[in-house]
Amino acid sequence: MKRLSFDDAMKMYDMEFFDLAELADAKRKSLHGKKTYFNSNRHINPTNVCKDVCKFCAYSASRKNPHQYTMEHEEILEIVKNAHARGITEVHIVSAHNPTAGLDWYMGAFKKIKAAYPDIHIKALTAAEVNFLAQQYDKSYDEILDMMIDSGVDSMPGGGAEIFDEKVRDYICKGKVTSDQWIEIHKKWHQRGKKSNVTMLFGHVENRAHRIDHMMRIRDLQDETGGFNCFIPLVYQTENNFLNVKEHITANEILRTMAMSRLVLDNVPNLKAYWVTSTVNLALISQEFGANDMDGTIEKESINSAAGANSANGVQFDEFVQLIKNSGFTPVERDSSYNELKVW
Ligand code: V47
Repeated sequence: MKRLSFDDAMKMYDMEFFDLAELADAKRKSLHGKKTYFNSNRHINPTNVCKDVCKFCAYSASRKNPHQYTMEHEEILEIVKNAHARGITEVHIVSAHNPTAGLDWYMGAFKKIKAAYPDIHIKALTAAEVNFLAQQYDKSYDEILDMMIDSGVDSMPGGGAEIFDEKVRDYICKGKVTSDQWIEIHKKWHQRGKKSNVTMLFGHVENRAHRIDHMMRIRDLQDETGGFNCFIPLVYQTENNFLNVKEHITANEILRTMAMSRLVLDNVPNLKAYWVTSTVNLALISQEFGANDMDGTIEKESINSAAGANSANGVQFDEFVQLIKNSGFTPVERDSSYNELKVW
């Protein structure tokens, strides 16, 4: 299939539902057959103290969530120790923008984890956090990215991308990393030979054109660097935040958006159905709409569960495997670089 232009994609979004699914499924099959990847990971959110106020966020300490916390390194290490004993291969560490914790608190945690568990992949610091650390401690992006590598960070998660359209972005998260800065940070990371992911927060005040524009900006960077492993559309969770979106996006629109992601992002190898924000059931159905990755067992999740998602305690490994199998796909446990560890 030829590469989609913006106008092609807008037209395609409106196609008959199952015809669109079939196109996305054909692309998925050509890349991954019936394999669905997942990993055994642990999410850690070490602080919820944030100097920024994103309207969609229910996680950071605020009027709606007055319970501030910042973990000591010992606490973080204890979590990693227990998760390691259960066999996880990755920690996914995303924090808020805590102006008093100190640069050493951020980097020191990675150093200690790497020293104690060199086999665990550390996926940490979104571009929003990198931008915050650079501004707060008067460093360049290059300096922060090099520090991350020296401290043992292996890859970057895709958070903070939200929606790149500047008008929407200004409305939902003014003051945080801009779209151009987000892209610049990932470009610099990729130029260091490192991989990252990229997200899109949808189902709030944005429209289809904003989503396609978001995907196209990602596609352009991927053409240049090839550094993105995975695209992750995040379904906006409505509770406990200041965005005040009354109506939840429909399942039909979520699945269409998954399919469009697979078709527009022809150069990003993996499309993740993040069960935390879509529900497990819709993530399973997303496999028929182009998705080939289901993230992981997660164990504990604080950002989306604060906004209403049913994800606080993750899912059991065996249950995860069985769910993928029962939906007619082949569960493949992967490492963080998408090397296959076990076909179940
Ligand atoms: O950037 C915040 C989102 C993201 C809400 O790289 C919300 O593998 C929905 O980046 N409703 C952080 N979403 C999570 C993230 C992530 C998740 C899973 C996998 C990966 C990966 C990365 O959470 C933020 C923001 O877009 N978020 N509030 C909300 N109310």
